[in-house]
Amino acid sequence: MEFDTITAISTPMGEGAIAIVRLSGEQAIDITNKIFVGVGGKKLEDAASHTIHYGKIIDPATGDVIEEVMISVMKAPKTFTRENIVEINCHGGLVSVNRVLQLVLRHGARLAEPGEFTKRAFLNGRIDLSQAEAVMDLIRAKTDRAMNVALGQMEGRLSNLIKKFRQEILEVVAHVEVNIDYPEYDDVEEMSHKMLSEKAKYIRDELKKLLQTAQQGKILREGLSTAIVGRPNVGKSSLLNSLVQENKAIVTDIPGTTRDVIEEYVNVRGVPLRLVDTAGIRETEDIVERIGVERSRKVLNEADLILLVLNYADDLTKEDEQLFEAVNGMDVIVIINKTDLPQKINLEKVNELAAGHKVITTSLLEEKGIDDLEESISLMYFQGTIEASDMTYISNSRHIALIGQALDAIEEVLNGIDMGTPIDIIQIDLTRTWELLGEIIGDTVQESLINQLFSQFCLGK
Ligand SMILES: Nc1nc2c(ncn2[C@@H]2O[C@H](COP(=O)(O)OP(=O)(O)OP(=O)(O)O)[C@@H](O)[C@H]2O)c(=O)[nH]1
Ligand SMILES: [Mg+2]
Repeated sequence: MEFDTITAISTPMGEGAIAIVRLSGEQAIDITNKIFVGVGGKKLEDAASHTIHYGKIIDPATGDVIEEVMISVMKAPKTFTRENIVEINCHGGLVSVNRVLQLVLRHGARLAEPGEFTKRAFLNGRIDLSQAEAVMDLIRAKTDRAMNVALGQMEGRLSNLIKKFRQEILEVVAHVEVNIDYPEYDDVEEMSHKMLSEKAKYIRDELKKLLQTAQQGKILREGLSTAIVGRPNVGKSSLLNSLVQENKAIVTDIPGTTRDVIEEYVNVRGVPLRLVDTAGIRETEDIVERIGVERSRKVLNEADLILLVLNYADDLTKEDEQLFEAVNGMDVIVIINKTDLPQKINLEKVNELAAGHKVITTSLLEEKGIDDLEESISLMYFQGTIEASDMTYISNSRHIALIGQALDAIEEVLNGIDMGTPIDIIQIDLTRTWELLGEIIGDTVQESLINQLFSQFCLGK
């Protein structure tokens, strides 16, 4: 495919040591050549691929020197987009990089849309859709583990698995076709059924396995949304501060200190938490606090994990019991804090209310119990399996939805076999499974979806 030449500033907006204007397309080198004067009058056209060149950017209209630059020249097809790519390394000021960009635009390049470089890599067949999506995950990864998952996907780990499944489905489809075309061979029909049912079961089991990695994959990618809830003054903000190892939230002995929801990312033994401190939940007349309490309730409903904090040095109250009711059915860790103070809480009653949830005691004042908590969180979601770096995780909601649909379709195939449905009808569901899996790697996907996906990328990527 042949496209126009695009350009964008590929580094973050702001001051830095270097800023990069990137061009991709047939004309990338020619356009840059028009505004570049290399040392000793060197021309970029003659440059070997994958070389870097020092010189000046000059406005040909005025002869003014715009910038002093280093230019990388990468010639098609061995580049990120499979097109000619030029990267102009400028001094990292906003003005300088913008001036170079303007000049490049004036000489024939078009401003790229967000993600358009990666989109070209996809459209030119260098990477498939799931690999392109991994590029975005890589940029956004917040922990080493999330990064490794993204890297694996970018290298094609998920794609290869999906391609393998599709190939196997295709083989069965071919076999079934023969059966439909030559119905006079009875044994072919029998064989088809047997082969079909074996393969369908195998694919179903594999898809199920893959779906099971989704929860972990999603946590690694988006972070585990974790809400700290509890009555006022039990130590919720102190808990947030301990986990992030910084004084992010205001802590005072006045009940009702936290009025708004405070959010922080923390890395707990490789599990990224999106930790949310909330206003202590209680009935209150104070209007600001009441808004805070309302927000707490909302956060509570949207969380993946609840850290329910109780006060060791106080009796359980009706509010505590209501909180237990509110988190019924969710993932909960109960934390009994302030164990440095004399006990007043009824532990039996806590265990009863906790109904099987993990209960941990802490003294945040004396920095005790945080290790236990971290251990529990890590065990709760990863049981140590996270270490298996050769695992193929699915983490992207689009992939999860498609694999779910493919699983439904293959279940239909199996139902059809059980019910003795004619094989040409069964084949429809089989083909559908193949198509749904194809959407993951972008083989059977609509253009509008592709545009929407890439628009979520950063500019210049
Ligand atoms: N003795 C003792 N005091 C603690 C402990 N943890 C926190 N505190 C104190 O309890 C008070 C309340 O702590 P916060 O972290 O502000 O409590 P909170 O749950 O966020 O309170 P609100 O924001 O008002 O809902 C502060 O004075 C803390 O220093 C602990 O383990 N032992
Ligand atoms: Mg607080």
